[in-house]
Amino acid sequence: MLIEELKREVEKRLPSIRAAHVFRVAETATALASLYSVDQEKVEIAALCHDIAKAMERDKLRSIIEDNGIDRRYLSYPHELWHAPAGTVIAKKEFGIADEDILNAIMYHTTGRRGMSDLEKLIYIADLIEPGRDFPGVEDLRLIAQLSLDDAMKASISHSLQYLIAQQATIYPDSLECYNEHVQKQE
Ligand code: DGI
Ligand code: FE
Ligand code: FE
Repeated sequence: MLIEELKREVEKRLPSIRAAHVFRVAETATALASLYSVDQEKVEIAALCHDIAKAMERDKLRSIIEDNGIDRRYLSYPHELWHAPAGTVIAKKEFGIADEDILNAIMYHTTGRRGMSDLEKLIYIADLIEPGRDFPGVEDLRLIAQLSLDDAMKASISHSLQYLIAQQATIYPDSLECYNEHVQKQE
């Protein structure tokens, strides 16, 4: 599916505020892609698809996960996580996207994981720092993102976990493994 067609799918499937977020993530991610020599087209496709399932009903997301061989652990964790793996299924089955790196970038954009590719990190970071985000510390994350993809991923996953822990939210194990990997790397 062409980029222009994907943009129309985003507009069709998401409310305008969410679609605007997706387009800002695509702009942020493609800018970072040139900095870190990641394939521009893959980055743009992954960014446009990352929240494609965000507006689906909870029951629909649950059945997509159940019916497509997705890790069932997601279903014991908060439903806010489900749109990421469900988006992977839509990208693959409805948009015909077969590139594993793009599919993984969609799958892990919410939780992160151990062993992320540069494309996966880039989408995770762009989702957090796109210009519409406004939270204490976002300016620091934007600066770090200009300097090092690994430092930015470390700072981003740390920020996300601190935010979740402050709310006493349950933490998906992949997020903890991602965090541990990034703090171990720099010891
Ligand atoms: O879809 P977005 O709003 O652009 O951003 P996202 O996909 O990164 O996050 C969606 C929601 O999921 C957000 O409210 C934070 C939450 N979240 C991310 N990781 C975890 C999580 N919630 C829980 N409980 N546990 C996690 O590990
Ligand atoms: Fe998301
Ligand atoms: Fe997003």
